[in-house]
Amino acid sequence: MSDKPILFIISGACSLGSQIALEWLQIPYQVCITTPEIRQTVEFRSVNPAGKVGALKDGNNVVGENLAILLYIADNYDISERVPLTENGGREQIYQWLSYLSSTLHPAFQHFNYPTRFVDEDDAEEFRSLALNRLHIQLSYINNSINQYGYFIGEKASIVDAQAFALLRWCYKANRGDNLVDISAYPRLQQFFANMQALEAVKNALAIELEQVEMLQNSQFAGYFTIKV
Ligand SMILES: N[C@@H](CCC(=O)N[C@@H](CS)C(=O)NCC(=O)O)C(=O)O
Repeated sequence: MSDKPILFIISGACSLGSQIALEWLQIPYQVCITTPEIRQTVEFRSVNPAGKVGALKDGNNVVGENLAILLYIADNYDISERVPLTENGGREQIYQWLSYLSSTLHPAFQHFNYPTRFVDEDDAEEFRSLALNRLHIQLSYINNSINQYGYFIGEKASIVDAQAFALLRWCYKANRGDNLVDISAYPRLQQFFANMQALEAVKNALAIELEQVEMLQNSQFAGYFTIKV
């Protein structure tokens, strides 16, 4: 495998947050857009035995789970301006939000988007409707938590915002068919979207997901990596 960091992703998936963080590093890196077949391979499973994206291979280091990838990047690279500390110099806010995103918000979207993973077809519509109610509770909480600058923490986008954007975009698009969520009641959330969509790193990460590399600007993206199946 390459000596550059390689991030394994699915277009439209939760791996976008880790992709945005790699863009912020401004070091050469590669992306592997995985297929179900690739995620079955021994080579991919050696990076993330759970078979899921995001998964990162960085030299001899391998790490799965977006929360862990983002903290790995924060620990191993100079990205301090994207990891704002509390007044006491700690990372509590980062830990708290990353944990919330992976343990609460991500499942809330999964319940809404994939009801038949949880209940039989006959009960799916009712389940989805209940899941939407639960999702709105989370979106309202997030809307009330986003700060005056339109971010989760601090005055500029952090690794928390990167991961939050990866998930919250499922409200309005990204391979999720018609299951859109009305966010008109959430002005801070709308401000957050506008902030994030304006960032070069976000635009680049989205272009890489869609294999539109001709759109890249000031990116260190070093090409797609693939695993033979
Ligand atoms: N807790 C994991 C969740 C990972 C996850 O569910 N990834 C999905 C994409 S959003 C995936 O890999 N799906 C493909 C599959 O299940 O085969 C994380 O936050 O990294």
